[in-house]
Amino acid sequence: MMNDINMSTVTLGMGCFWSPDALFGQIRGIIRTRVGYAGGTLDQPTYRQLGDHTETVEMDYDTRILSLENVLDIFWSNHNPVNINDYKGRQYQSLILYRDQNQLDVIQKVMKKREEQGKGKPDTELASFNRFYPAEDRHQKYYLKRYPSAIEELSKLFPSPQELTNATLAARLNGLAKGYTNLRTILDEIHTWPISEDEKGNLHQLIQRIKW
Ligand code: MHO
Repeated sequence: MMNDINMSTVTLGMGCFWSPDALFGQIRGIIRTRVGYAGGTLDQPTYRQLGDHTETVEMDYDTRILSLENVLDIFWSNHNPVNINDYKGRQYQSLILYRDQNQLDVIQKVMKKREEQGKGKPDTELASFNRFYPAEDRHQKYYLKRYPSAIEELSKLFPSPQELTNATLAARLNGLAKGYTNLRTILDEIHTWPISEDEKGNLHQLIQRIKW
């Protein structure tokens, strides 16, 4: 969809990963999302055996449309970044796994800005990104999977579970399934995508065939 120069990746922990997957997934500029386990040391974690990992949402975004500042404001405005009595260990830890010093600088700058705005000092843990373990397929685009008709239609275009998880359209529709956006917004955005008119028409038809 684009070259890497205009793409950046960030990994965030903000509670159960189902909702942030839907929240970020419907935002213009987010290219794709995936949920998984990260931040810990246990090898090959699973939902039942998380070990010291945290539920995270990882996203690739288009830096011409969204900045890390934008992403972080959405992050802190949409969860309660406090540690409550070590509830469920590190599973729901407020966490940012940064990729490089530049990301860390931006994170600290946004934290300071929000504190000065009276929004408080979050208990968000900052750590250097190590490894992301994708969660089981049933957790990817969780809310969208409540709609078999949507999955059936999308599977025609994105046959493998991995293609479905990585599809921008699936991310947007997952946000719709959760009630974070509406169909009009998604249809309008598709017109701005760098695909042919035929492909746009196909996506429109696919969306119209879904029974919600
Ligand atoms: N709804 C679940 C959390 C699932 S999330 C993937 C619960 O309330 O236990 O952690």
